[in-house]
Formats: sequence, structure tokens, C-alpha cells
Amino acid sequence: MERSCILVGVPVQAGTGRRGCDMGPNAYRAAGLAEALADLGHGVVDRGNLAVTPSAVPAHPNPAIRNLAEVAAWTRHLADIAHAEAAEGVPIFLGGDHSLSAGTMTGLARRAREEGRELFVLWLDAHPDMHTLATTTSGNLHGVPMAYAAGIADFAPHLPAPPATLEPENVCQIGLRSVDPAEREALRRSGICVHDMRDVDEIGIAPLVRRFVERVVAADGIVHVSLDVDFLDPAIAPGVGTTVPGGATFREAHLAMEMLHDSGRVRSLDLVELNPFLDERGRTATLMVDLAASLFGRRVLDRPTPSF
Ligand code: NNH
Ligand code: MN
Ligand code: MN
Ligand code: MN
Repeated sequence: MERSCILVGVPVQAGTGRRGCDMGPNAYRAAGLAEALADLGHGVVDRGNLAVTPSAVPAHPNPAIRNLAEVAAWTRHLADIAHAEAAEGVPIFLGGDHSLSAGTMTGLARRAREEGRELFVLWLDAHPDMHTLATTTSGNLHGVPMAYAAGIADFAPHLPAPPATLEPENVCQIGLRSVDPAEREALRRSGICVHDMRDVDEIGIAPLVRRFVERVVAADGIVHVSLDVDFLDPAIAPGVGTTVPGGATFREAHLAMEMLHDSGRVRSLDLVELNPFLDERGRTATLMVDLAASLFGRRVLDRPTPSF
């Protein structure tokens, strides 16, 4: 029997400098996410919205850091939830800001390790989110989850020690166009596969996704997709706090999702950074729901069995 989609609302906004991300989970519901997945023949369970109670954590010397205790509490809780839900079905985490991926990705890494599967991450974002607690200058902790989950730096005792980390070689980032100097250096040292928007322009989204899928298949791996709203061009996705011009087009984004679906390897998804307060009549929420539908099998015409 095919696995059901499990919607997990994560109304965290402690990782961003702007309020409104906490309305994200309910905006996805209003935009019809559950119905779109059910129309595709999937079972859908909605767990509602999670909540956490932060407790004190040791302060970090970087005075810019904001809401450390709250992000620590979400990270710990989400690692447990992701680990548990990945055994039940296909978890879809409805953000909330991108700090939530510190928890989801490390919990999923633990589940994959226990199942003896190799976990790959496709990270679709304008930003690499590769800061450490020492290098972030904005202090917004949605800028750190990739460094945390890939074990690039030690975040303990400020954030909980991750239950498992990602293999940097199994991470592919596509869509980058805003990279801070410290992140550039961290990326170079990490071994993470990175594709900026210039690669998307010059090579095209299809070859980039195809190469990633080929590596997954060669390792008999499974895929987590982390989709930041700002991967998309702000002209089509205004409902986000950190718009960066020159993002993915409507068809580039859908094509990536369609190809990932055809791979048959996707086991989990983060939908992050939607800010309904900044959206225009729900169009960004609706686009994100349509992209999730493409990832889970919506297509215009039936196609022959894919060749990879
Ligand atoms: N790199 C910047 C920072 O750390 C921006 C991060 N913002 C994001 N990431 N939206 O996806 O503040
Ligand atoms: Mn991000
Ligand atoms: Mn981003
Ligand atoms: Mn790649």
C-alpha cells in the first residue's frame, strides 16, 4: 500500500526578522493542500499545528542572535517528530520559517540511518542557509539550518546536538543568488553540491535535477525536498520576507517537481518561509500548493515510464 501524506503544521517564525510566517500552515490549508493531494489518490492525514515550550539555553557570545531558546526547542521537537512520522508515511512540514529544517532534516537523517538508506536532500532556495552561530550577522536563525544539519559546525550546547547529520555530498542546492561571504567559504569547504541561478540559466533546471536523481538512484537513496518560497522569482511568489530578484520561473519550479516525482524517491518535504501577511490574495500559498501537487504526481498528460 502506498504511504499516506502526513501534514505537520510548524508555525515557527522565531528564525526570521519578520512576523507572519506563523500563519503559513493555515494558509496552506486554506489553499487546499490536503484536497490537492487527495485528488491525486494519496491518503492524507493532518496532524494540526505543533507547539513548543522553550526552556533556557546557554547564551552565545554573538550578540546578534535572536530567539535562540525558541529555535532550540523547535529543533529538538521536530527532530523527534520527523523521525517518528517518516516511519508512518510521507511527512510534509508546513512552515514556518526555514529554521525548522534543522530539526526535520536531522530527524529524517536518523530515520534513514536506522533503515540503512542513504538520505539525499534537494535544497531549493535563494540562500544556502550555511551560517554558524558565530558567522550570522543578521542573527536570524533561518540562516543556519544547512550548516547545522550537515554537521558543518558544532552548535551545541546552544542548539541540541543533532541525532544524525546529512552527508554533505548527498546535498544538492539549486537556486542560490544571495550568499554571504562566510557562507561562500563554508560551502566551498563542505563538499555540498551547489548550483546558483547562473547554473540554472546556463545549464537548465532539467539537467541539474536529472544529475541529482541519477546520483540518488545510483546509491539506491531516498530524497527529502526542502522548498523555500524565495527559490521562486518574487514576481510569481511575493509572499515571503526575503525576496531576491532573479529566481526560478513557474515552469522551472514545476519541472523540478515533476522530475522528482518521476524518480519515485521522494519521502518527505519542507514547505518553508511562506509569509501570508505579505502575500497577495493567497497567490503564493496557492503556487506552493500546486508545486507540492506536481511533486506528488499531478501531470498534464500520461507519460511513458521515465528512463531513470
Ligand atoms: N543569509 C541571510 C541571513 O543569514 C539570509 C537568510 N535568509 C533566508 N534564507 N531567507 O533562506 O540573514
Ligand atoms: Mn532558506
Ligand atoms: Mn531563502
Ligand atoms: Mn547537483
